Amino acid sequence: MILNTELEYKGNLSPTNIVSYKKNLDTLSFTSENNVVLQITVQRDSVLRIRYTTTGVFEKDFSYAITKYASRGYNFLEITEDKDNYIITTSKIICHVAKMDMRVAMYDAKDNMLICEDEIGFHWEESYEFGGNVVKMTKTAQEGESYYGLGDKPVDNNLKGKRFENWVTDSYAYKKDQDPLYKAIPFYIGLHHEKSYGIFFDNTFRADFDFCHERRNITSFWAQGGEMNYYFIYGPEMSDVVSIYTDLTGKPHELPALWTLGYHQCKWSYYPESQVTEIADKFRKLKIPCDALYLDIDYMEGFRCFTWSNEYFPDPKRMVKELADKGFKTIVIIDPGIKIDKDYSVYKEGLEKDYFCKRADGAYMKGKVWPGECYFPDFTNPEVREWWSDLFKELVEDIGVKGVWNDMNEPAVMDVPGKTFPNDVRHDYDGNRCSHRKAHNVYGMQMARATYQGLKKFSYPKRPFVITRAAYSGTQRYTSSWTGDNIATWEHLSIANIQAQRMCMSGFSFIGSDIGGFAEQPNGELYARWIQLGVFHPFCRTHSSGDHGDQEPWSFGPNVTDIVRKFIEIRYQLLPYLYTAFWRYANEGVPILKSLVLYDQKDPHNYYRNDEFIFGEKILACPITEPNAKGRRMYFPFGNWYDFWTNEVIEGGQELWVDADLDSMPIFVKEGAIIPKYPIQQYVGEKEIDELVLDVYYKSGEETSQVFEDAQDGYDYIKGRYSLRNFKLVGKEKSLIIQQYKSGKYITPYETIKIKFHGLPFKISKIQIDNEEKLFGDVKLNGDNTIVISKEFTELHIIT
Ligand code: MIG
Repeated sequence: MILNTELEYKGNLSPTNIVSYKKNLDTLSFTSENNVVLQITVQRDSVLRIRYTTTGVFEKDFSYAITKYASRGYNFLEITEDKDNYIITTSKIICHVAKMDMRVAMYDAKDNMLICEDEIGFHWEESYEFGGNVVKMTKTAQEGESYYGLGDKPVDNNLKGKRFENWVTDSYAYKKDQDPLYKAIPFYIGLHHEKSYGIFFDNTFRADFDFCHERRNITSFWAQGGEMNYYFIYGPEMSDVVSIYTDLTGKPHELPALWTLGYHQCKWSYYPESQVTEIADKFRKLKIPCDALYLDIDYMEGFRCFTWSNEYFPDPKRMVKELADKGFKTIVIIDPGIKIDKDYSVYKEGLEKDYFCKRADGAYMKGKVWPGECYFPDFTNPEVREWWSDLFKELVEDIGVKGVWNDMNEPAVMDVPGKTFPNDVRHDYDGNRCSHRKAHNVYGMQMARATYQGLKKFSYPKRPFVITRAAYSGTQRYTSSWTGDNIATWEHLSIANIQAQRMCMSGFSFIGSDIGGFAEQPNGELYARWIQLGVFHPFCRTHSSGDHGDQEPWSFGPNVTDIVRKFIEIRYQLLPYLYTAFWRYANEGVPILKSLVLYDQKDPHNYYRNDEFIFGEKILACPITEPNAKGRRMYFPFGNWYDFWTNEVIEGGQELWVDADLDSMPIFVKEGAIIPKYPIQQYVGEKEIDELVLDVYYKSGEETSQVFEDAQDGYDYIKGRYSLRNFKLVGKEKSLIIQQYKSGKYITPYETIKIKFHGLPFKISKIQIDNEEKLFGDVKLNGDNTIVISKEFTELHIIT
């Protein structure tokens, strides 16, 4: 914005011709005649980092997003030049840098196909008001290109034709297509000619992305300050693009305790204690599994963080213990605003230590939130994070709270324009002092990080659990998240579906929505349909604003209660399956939910699908998102799929009608899959698992499956005490072989595995285990195509 019209207006500036270049190990620097430096760092064969400066020197390199654990190193690097270009070649990418104007183009190193090219490329506008530049990048969209990613945008899966902004924002009762929301994840994926790449624009300033919206064949992104600094990630498999991005910005630092994957119940607010107890008892009485209960802001004394309302919760330690005895973990909310109150210890300490954010001229950043006027810790200061983490000692160590919920950390401020801090607020930014323009998008992330540090410290030797509303790229290392204040409408049910998929393909898999809707009231049908979707989300919690009636599984009559119970029970049975998917996510960055395009990018039918998704590796699910439905049409990706309810086999590559009355939902299992199941428990750990069930879905051909287990909490798995079962299934016309290869030192509590065969095309007449023929008496061949065998088998051979 030009405020003084007498100033010279420079408009967009661009690099001119390259006059020199130098190479330093993995980094190349090109300098243009007008003093722009383009630095290209080869992070990996498939990852190039691209930075520009217009001053000849780079600012100190610092990022909250990039993890120190990111993989580095390449197999091949060659620099050549021709008449027009410098050419950087790795084993995956060929990168051209034009001598004339510094424009960059990326090619597939295997077949030379053009993947991504600059149109104008880098350009900038000087910022008179704030100094520095508005930094911009413009690329040509390739023919038929589709775009995905960007975190929590509540829009259809394919982003083509749309423009977005990244500016973390409290968005109560948001609408479809509203932008921006609570998260800033500046990572997108391009896909054309069946090849996929990703761009991670690691710039925390307010940033925009335009996918062929302003100009039909142009994709661009720009930010209001900072550096043009992005990572180009080449697949060509989209799943590789996502796991490489996740490797770069980090996988969860530890696996979640298994109970965190159970069902959670929340409301604004359950209080006083008697109401919490009543809710807990009702879950157990109605036999609806549940692992966690949440206390929203009213548990505190006047909304002061780290206090308890004496009136509503006179003895929190006793209550938390009593809940724990019934199998419930207590999770409490903690907001960033610290009440201005000279008698409040957290306020006094923050003030004494000078930990609160200040305005440009030194006044405190004062803002109204739930407690009234507040000051806000500067979580971008490592010392403040350390202090904050220590504040959790009593809550966790003494009172026994098992998880913390960070809300309002956009940061949200009431009754002010912009609903957040003004731009001039100062931040430490880990020693890179800056204004809120730069720190805004990471404020919530750093709060969640500080909370995580505290939970990790005081929960030890158990694993920490944190949930946050605001996030920037990389936040997935520390915490889970939910999609914020949605509404109890059918449209929002489908928004929740898309948002969860999008978050998963943006590296952030531990995600769920407020089941049933936060604002307004769902009817029983909507609530039941939402639970059906919710049990397939990595984070599964009912939450509501509570000012409109009840939203517990039993609030909608016995019919809905039974449906809700049935689906939550399915989730508990599938816990080892979900846990294995989580392990793959935490280890390899494989997203837990896979949109169809991510599952199979070769099938153009998938490019614009929103509803169907793959849960884990083998389960295809599709929610019903309309009232009065008896079923729906859905697209089946290629392959054969067993109907979860009937075992009917459906051939993929077509759209079909699927019946699904209110007590059902379209769920399918990939043929050849081996799906592990636990018995239904009312909470994780209620029962010792005395048998693992494996649902085996016959396939003519081969398929592999995995089951990961460990102590379900704690850190022993890191020292090798886990159990990983790798299965290979080979199905033939008259036989089925399952091979098991086991690794890890964890000894599972069960001795036997119960195998249930689905779709066997023959009648079992002979069973061999590890090459020894077994009598039916030994293996318990049951009438229902199930057998029980020792968990140690290495080869099971079923013959007709
Ligand atoms: O201004 O703590 O998104 O989950 O229940 C509202 C009260 C503050 C917003 C969160 C919601 C939570 C509510 N909070």
